[in-house]
Amino acid sequence: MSRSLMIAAAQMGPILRTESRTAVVRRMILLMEKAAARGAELVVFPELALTSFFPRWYLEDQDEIDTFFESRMPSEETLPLFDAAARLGLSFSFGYAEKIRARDGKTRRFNTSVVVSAEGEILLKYRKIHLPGHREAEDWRPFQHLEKRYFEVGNLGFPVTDALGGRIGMCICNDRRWPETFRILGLQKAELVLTGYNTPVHYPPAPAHDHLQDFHNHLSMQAGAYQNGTWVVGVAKAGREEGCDLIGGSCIIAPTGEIAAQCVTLGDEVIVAECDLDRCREIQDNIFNFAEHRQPDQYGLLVETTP
Ligand code: ING
Repeated sequence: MSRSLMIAAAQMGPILRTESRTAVVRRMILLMEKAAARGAELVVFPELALTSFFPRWYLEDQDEIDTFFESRMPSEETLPLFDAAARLGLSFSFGYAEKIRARDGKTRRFNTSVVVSAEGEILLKYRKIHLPGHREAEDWRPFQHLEKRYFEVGNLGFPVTDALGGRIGMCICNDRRWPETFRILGLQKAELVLTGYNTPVHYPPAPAHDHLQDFHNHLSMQAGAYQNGTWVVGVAKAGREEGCDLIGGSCIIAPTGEIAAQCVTLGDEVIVAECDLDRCREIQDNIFNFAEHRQPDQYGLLVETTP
């Protein structure tokens, strides 16, 4: 009996700065319903799925910044998501800006994603580690990328948990570009990696690479999938959001690195694929059998003299 999981990527189009949580949650529930109608058991949403990608703006007033954060999960506005998942009998994953009061009384803020069961239990939480961009306003940029200003570096590592019949891990957006991300998850034998992203077409520090954004997006996730023998689900917030063009290309990638399903619009769109988690064995037991072929003891040696 194969351990197949019907997974949906629920890509989201632009979210206006003024769009209410209630309106966004309504869009997400519509996508959940479409996914359920196509047999999905797990629905994956983008990074910071509840609001516009606010790190593109330089904000100074902390109260205004905190309007983009969730201090409770679920809250009154997001509880309908959990109710819909229970009604439809599916698990879901989504990203949001998390604000917590730590045990020492300090307020801490993270770029967070969670996997939630159909029963409403948070099965896994991850806080983004690789925060791209800059801390202070840089006026030369057509838009800002201030994740380092608004979020702390994640403090949960890259956890992998046994859920939904397999070993599931998460990363968020820029994390997917760093091979360490997928390798840390791969060393824990992840079989399914979920990631959302908000990726502008234009990358101000290197505009000559703008035409490569879709290529680099898939390159990073396909390589991560193949080199660690895991399914990867990458889900975009896409389209022209508050004047900033974001790439789409949401996709479901097999452990072989092949794209099994891909979005073809820059709006709200659901794609579904049957993900046989046993197919991870084809890679993890063979070409990337770490126990057999990987030699970490040799990698760190700085050879002073030729042998
Ligand atoms: N966004 C982008 C990402 O890593 C970026 C930032 C864009 C980095 C283009 C490099 C090139 O996909 C987030 N939110 O990390």
